[in-house]
Amino acid sequence: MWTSMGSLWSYPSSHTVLMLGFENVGKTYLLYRLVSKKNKVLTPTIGFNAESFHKTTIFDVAGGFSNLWHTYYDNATALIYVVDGYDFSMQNENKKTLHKILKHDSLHSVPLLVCVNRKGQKEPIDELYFRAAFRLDFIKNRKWDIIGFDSSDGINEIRSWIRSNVEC
Ligand SMILES: Nc1nc2c(ncn2[C@@H]2O[C@H](COP(=O)(O)OP(=O)(O)OP(=O)(O)O)[C@@H](O)[C@H]2O)c(=O)[nH]1
Ligand SMILES: [Mg+2]
Repeated sequence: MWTSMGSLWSYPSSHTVLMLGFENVGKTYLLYRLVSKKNKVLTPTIGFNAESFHKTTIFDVAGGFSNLWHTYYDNATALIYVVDGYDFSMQNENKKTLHKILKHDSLHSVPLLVCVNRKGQKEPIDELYFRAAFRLDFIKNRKWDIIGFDSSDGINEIRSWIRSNVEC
């Protein structure tokens, strides 16, 4: 069920991380790892999932409803954009979608973290490839970073990023 914006923003935390990305890229998988709820059964998200992390609330919004993502932009303190590190079929669409999101006034200057899901592959991500593919070096009006993750690798790094970029 969709939750109305009124109740969305009545979550107790004053810090809000918005987690976006296409369907099946592993947003909910990442969310539950960040808050150590590893054994939850995952089904495609309808609406959003919200979890508290330290002083922050992380909202993971359904990839299948990207036309409604903009309704979550107000009050976001930071943006996490999740991509599948091994599905290159949507690369161009993904880049365009990310830059369209970043143009939105409500997200002006909020820090961006691109999280690349290794989906069980052992090799580290090719950071330079993703920087170029997402044209991250052209982003000048905000702090941005990129972190690859898997079931355990990268999770602590993402937690630290949230603590230092959101709860400051
Ligand atoms: N082994 C492994 N499986 C993963 C990983 N990330 C995602 N998955 C699996 O991929 C599927 C999709 O992950 P979700 O987290 O539900 O994807 P999502 O981005 O939330 O998708 P929507 O809710 O539709 O937007 C699930 O079955 C996960 O278990 C990963 O890093 N490793
Ligand atoms: Mg999901």
